[in-house]
Amino acid sequence: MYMTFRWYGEDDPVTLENIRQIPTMRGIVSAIYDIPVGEVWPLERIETLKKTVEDAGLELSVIESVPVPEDIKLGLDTRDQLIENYAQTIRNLGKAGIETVCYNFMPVFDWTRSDLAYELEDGSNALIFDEEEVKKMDPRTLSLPGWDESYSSEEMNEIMDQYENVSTEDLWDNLTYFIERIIPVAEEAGVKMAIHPDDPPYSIFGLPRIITGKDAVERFLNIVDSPNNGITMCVGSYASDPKNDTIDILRYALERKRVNFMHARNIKLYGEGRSFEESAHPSEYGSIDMYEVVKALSDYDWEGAIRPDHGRMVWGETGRPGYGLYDRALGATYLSGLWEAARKVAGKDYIEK
Ligand code: DNO
Repeated sequence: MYMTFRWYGEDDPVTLENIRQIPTMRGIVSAIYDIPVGEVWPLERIETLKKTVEDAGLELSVIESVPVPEDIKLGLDTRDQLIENYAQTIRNLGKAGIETVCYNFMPVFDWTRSDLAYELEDGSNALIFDEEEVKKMDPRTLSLPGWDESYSSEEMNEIMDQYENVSTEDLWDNLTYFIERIIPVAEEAGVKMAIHPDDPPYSIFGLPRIITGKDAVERFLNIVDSPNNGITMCVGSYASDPKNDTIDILRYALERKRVNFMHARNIKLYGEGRSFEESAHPSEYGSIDMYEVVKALSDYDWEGAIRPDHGRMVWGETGRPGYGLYDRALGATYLSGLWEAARKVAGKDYIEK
């Protein structure tokens, strides 16, 4: 495995120079954020991003994400042109030498939380998902923490209405339609696609969600059985449903050689149901045994990119919730420490980029 860090581009208060100074850091996970969803990413824009990252002494390892337009998820007639645009973006990314692309297939909302700055016992701030709070939230009023308000309330109502007719099976059909057309392009372009799980991995606000656990991963991988059709193994997302055995899902996907990208963060489940707070990365703070995560990667001599996922806000830092510098940097060095230990114990080399 090798270590990477998400960077939101020139507007990110965390700079490439900051990231470069984190011990064990090799690569950047980024995207082009100002191109409207559904449009083709021009090759020159991708090459410029790549050069910016390389000039800072890092490599552009993963694109996260190329967003999938709602029309594709809804299975509307307009999808064919949008899929063709998506395919062209993948071709351009391949031409620029990008090996991995992360995306998700969640209707309307990407990750969802009830509070983005909950104060933990030690005074740091973290993202939390309180099931009771979320049940009280109404997406149609656009009052969701972290939601970027890119839809007007009219548009939001329209899109929520459209999904009323989309069942879980319909969403699977629409995903199938999409990957059956995109994966052959990705194969030709030399790009490994990596679907991110739904976060949290179950239906919210009455919207269907399908990438939720081991059965879903198995079903997904069987639709198009190709190394270019893999997953982003986000341990924090899978673990937020207590029914999931996260290490088992990880080992299953590793065995099939379909872990194309890793997200590592810890969560601490609390309460009766499925509420959780995003804790510091080390095992002792959360519900995930991080050593077992890294050991599984080592057992399979996994060579892909991993990034510390959301961090807490510590030491007075302000910035993009989940994406500050300090706690993610601590997460990165912790994960690399586990990796060094796991490799040494197994008598194997420290695989690196
Ligand atoms: C949250 C991220 C997600 C992820 C997308 C991938 O912080 O893990 O937003 O980037 O779901 O498409």
